[in-house]
Amino acid sequence: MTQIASKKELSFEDFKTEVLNDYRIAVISRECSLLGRREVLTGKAKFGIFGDGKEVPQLAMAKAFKNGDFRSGYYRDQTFMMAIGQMTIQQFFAGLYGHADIDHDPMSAGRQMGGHFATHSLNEDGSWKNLTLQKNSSADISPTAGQMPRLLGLAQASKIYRNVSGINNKTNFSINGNEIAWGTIGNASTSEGLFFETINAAGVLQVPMVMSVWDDEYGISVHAKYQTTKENISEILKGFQRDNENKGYEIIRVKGWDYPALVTAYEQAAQIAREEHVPVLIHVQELTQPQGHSTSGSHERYKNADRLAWEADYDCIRQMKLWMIAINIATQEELDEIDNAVKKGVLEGKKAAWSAFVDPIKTEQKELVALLENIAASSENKVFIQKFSSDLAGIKEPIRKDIIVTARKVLRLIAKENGKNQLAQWITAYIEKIQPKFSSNLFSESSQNVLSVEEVRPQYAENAEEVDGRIIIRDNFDAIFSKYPETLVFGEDAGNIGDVNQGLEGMQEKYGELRVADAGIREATILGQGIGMAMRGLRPIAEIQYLDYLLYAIQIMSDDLATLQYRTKGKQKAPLIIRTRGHRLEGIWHSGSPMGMIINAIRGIHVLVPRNMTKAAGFYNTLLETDEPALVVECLNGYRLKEAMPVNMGEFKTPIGVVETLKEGKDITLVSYGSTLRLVEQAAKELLEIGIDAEIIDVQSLLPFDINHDIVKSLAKTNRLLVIDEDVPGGASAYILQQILDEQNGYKYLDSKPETLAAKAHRPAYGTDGDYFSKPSVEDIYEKVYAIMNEVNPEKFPNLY
Ligand SMILES: Cc1ncc(C[n+]2csc(CCOP(=O)(O)OP(=O)(O)O)c2C)c(N)n1
Ligand SMILES: [Mg+2]
Repeated sequence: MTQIASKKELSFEDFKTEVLNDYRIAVISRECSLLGRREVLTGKAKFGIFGDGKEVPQLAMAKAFKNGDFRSGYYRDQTFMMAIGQMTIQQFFAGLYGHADIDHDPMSAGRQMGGHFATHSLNEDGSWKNLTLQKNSSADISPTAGQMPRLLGLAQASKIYRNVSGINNKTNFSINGNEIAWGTIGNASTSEGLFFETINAAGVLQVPMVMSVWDDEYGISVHAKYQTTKENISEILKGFQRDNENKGYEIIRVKGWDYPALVTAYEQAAQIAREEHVPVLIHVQELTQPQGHSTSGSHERYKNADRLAWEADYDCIRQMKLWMIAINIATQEELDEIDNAVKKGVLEGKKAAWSAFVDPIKTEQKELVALLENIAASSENKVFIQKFSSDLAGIKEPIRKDIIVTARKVLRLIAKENGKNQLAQWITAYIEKIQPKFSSNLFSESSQNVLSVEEVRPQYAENAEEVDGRIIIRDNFDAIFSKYPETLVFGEDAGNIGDVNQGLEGMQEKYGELRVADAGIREATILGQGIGMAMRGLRPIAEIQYLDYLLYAIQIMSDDLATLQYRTKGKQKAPLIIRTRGHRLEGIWHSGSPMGMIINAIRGIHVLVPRNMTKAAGFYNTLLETDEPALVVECLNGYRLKEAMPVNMGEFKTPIGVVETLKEGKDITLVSYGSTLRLVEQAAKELLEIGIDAEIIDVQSLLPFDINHDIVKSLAKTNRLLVIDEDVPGGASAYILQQILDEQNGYKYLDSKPETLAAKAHRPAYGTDGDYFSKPSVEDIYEKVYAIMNEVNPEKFPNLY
């Protein structure tokens, strides 16, 4: 208490006002939780997970949180969001109802369940706001500890802005790296690997991160004794404590109901992190859950009477109240008055949120009812339509599903009547209006999206030198680093030796250890570093050493990066480039090509599969002109293959979503990508010797896929299709087939069965023979094509077997 008063030299009156204001926010938040639960139990909202029992520490965190800072937290943080002025009562309820309108639910426009918080980093047109002028919260995700990897990057951005020369440190994103990234996590979620991985990495990197653990001793019903060694996370993390010899963490322990101690703890933490760039862990103990974990289930089932009585006693708001009375900040009566006023205010906010949610839907309901009445008047099915119409009209609190289901059911009834067109048009227009509320912004909709970049071809000197592919990659990175000071690359062995294939050779010497950095062996947080830094305006390139190890990071790519634009309805972005290398080495974990798994897990991220290093370099150049995330898979066996050296390094751009025809032919279309193309080309040569003329198409970009529908144009000519890759059967080859047959209507042109040729279902075995017997070989491709042609002309191409 004295700390707050003395530090800011407040008069007692000012101090009192500040504390009372805090108290009011805590009570508002609590009342929202209580009323929120009722809204779920009465059926107005589907699910509720609230911040009750965690209010007071969040007030303290909010006091220390400054403009430019970032939060990366979880579903308990509603009080914090209210205290930093980023969430109103009405917005809280809009989120609970799932109001599909960003103006009402600024957190996710109804896409996420309540309790998943976000602020807006982007303007309407997708351009950056000045993030140093506002308090920022990166958008929450539901997987426990999924907020951790991104937190690391948010914190590291400050370090980069402070220490890398050449980036203007008075940008939209940072003022001299003074910003803190604030993490929050539940005690039980610290059991996740991502938590420990992030804690270690932040200690190594020494970044301004303040990590709060809200400890209520439970994770849903599971007690700390099943979650944490010694039931105490700060106890077991003690080894991270910094000392005179070693850098590390500052670790602070504080009780979650002790308002003055919390305020002091957070001030101290902020000072250390902001000034010294040292990470801080605050273990906030003795928190409670007044209403249990969420609206599903009750905690009386798993907490005993003693625990419940203790929780009632040590409810943080109750303790704050007792403290306020004890030091004469307010009387019980004055606090009761606040409580009553708040109750009224929250009720009003809730009602306003409900009307805002339901009124537009009621208007749509009326519109359809009127139309149906009109159609019924002249219909043979009058009685039935009127029944549908009156049932719909009778719904007091309709949702959109009620409306559209009714309309579609009636349409079937009147399929042969005149009124049909009017209703069909209404349905089409309705879906056109409503669908984007649920489906827009999976990708960037700004003028910087990947489709907006024009191709620039590589240019060659007259006698262009043939060099190893890795030289092209390296020299192109050199050009990139000098052209874009905000680019940086990091990964295992990416720094000192310039990556395992020397594509970054010499770059660290030239651009410094912060921009070209070695990272620990920790794929998920390498990814997280990239996400967090990209969210703060840097252009990170996160390197995953081998494609096979991307699986460690795929969860965070799928849950966090791929959903970011979507889950904020375009209000946050992370234009991260993920660089990896894959295909065709040898062995179970060094040759995989699990592209089907990847493309299905990360819709929202572009997936590029360049066949050589010039194409790859061109993709990097393209991506840096865009504001979207992408994965680039370089061909592992391509670094030592010769390619002509372009002269316009850093400038040539491979277009995204555009296929390339490598060889024209008239008999069959062979579609493939990456390293496999070299085998396809060889097979095509051998097939030509016996008079089979194959057309070869390089997909280049799996997501997005052939935006100009060029493949179907090839089918129209050849009437036959074989898709080849080295994924498992039914993997990316099945996706490609679906795109061609379904999306591009390729089935219309086929005279033979469309086929795929993939690897075996198992992971590829080691060694040259392992490779030959696991993946499509030149002979496999040759014989597959031959078999298709045998069916067409058995005389010319008699059975081989
Ligand atoms: C990866 C993952 N596993 C399981 C869940 C389901 N789940 C949601 S919250 C929760 C308990 C979290 O407890 P804790 O971290 O202590 O936070 P608290 O709710 O107690 O604040 C679980 C298991 C989830 N969201 N994500
Ligand atoms: Mg807990």
